[in-house]
Amino acid sequence: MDKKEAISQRLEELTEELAKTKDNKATNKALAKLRSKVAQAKKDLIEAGKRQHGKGFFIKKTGDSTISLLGFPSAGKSSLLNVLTNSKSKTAAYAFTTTTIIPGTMIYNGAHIQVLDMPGIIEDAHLGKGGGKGVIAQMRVSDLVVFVIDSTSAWQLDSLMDELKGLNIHINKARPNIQITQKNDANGIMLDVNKSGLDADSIKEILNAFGIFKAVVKIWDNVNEDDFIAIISKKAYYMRGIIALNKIDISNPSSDMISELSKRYNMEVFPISATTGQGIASLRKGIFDNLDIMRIFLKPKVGGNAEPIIIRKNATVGELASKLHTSILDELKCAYVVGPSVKFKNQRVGIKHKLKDEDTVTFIKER
Ligand SMILES: Nc1nc2c(ncn2[C@@H]2O[C@H](COP(=O)(O)OP(=O)(O)OP(=O)(O)O)[C@@H](O)[C@H]2O)c(=O)[nH]1
Ligand SMILES: [Mg+2]
Repeated sequence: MDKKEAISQRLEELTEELAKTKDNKATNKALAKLRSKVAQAKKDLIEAGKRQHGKGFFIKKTGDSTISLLGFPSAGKSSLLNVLTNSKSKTAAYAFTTTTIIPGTMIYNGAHIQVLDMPGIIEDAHLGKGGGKGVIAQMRVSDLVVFVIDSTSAWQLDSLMDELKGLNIHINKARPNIQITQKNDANGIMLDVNKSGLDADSIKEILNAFGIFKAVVKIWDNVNEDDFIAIISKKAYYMRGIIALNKIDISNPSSDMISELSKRYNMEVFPISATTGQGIASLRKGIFDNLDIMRIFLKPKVGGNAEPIIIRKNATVGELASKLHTSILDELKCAYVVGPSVKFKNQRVGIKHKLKDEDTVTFIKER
C-alpha cells in the first residue's frame, strides 16, 4: 500500500468514526477533535497527490492563450487538433492512439492560441490510470478546456465531470468568495462574515487543522465543508469550459438534446464534425469568445502591420502601453480611442481607461 492509499484508508476510517460519534450524541469536544482529524487527513491526501505529479511530459505554454482538448478515447480530439491547427496528430479507429500531449497553434482574430491534444481520459484518471495524472496537471494550467465528446455517447460526459469534481476542478463556476487575513494580534479566529453552511466551531477546527489560529475570516458564499477545505488548502481549481459535440455527421443530434446537454453541464455546446468540417467555424469563434483575451489595433500601424495586439479582456490603456514597451508607459500623456469602449470617435482617454475588443488606440506622448 503506498502513502496515498494509506491516507485514503485513514480518511475513510475517520469519516466512519465521525458518523458513528454523531449518532452517539458525543460531546462537542470529541466531535471537534474528530472533525479536525478528518480535515488534516484530507490535507495530507492532497499533499500526497501533489508529490506524485510531474512525470515530465509537460508542454510549455506559448502564444496568447492555451486550450486543452479533453475527452474519452476515440472521441476525435486528434482529428479536431488537425482541423483547428497546422499540426498533425495521429488519428485512428482504435482507442489510445495519442499517448503524449501534442501541441498545435490555431490563429484566430490575430491571436495565437496554443491547442493541446491530450491522450484519451478514462475513469479513475486521478489514480494515475492511462497517464491521467499528467493530462489533468497540464489541463489545469490551460485557459480553457474543450470537452470533445462523441455525440453517439454524449452522456459519458457524466463520468468525466465526476472525475474532475473529485479532483476539485470546477468548470464554469465562480470561485467562492472567502477572505482569510492572518493577523498576529487577532484574538483567535474572528468570524466577521459567515454565509456558509458551516457553524463557527467547524470553521475554527478546520482552520486550526491547517495551522491557522489567528485570523479575520469572511465567508461571503454558501460553501460546504469539502469546498472550504479545498479552498484553504489552495487545491481548488476554477476553469472555463465548452463542449465540442463531435461526429454529428453520423448521429445528427436534435436541438433538444443539445440544449439539454448545455443546461446539464452549464457549458456552451458546439455541434461539429472533425471529418466533414461542419460547425468548425462556429467552434473557432466560440473558443475565442470564451478566452479572456481581446484585440486592440494601434494607430499608426506598427510597421504597416494591421495585426492586433492581443491582451487580457478589460485591460487599460496603461496596461496596453506597458505590454508594448515600458518606455511608452513612462512617456504616455493620454490616448485617442476609436471603438466600442468610447462614446465618440477619437475620444481622449487617460491611462486608467478600460479598453474593449476591437478598439483602435493612438498613444500621445508627453513633450
Ligand atoms: N464520422 C466521424 N468520425 C470521426 C470524426 N472525428 C473523428 N472520427 C474518427 O474517430 C476515430 C478516432 O479519432 P481520433 O481523432 O483518433 O480520436 P482521439 O480522441 O484522438 O482518440 P485517442 O487519441 O485514442 O484518445 C478515427 O477513426 C476518426 O477518423 C467525425 O467528426 N466524424
Ligand atoms: Mg488522439
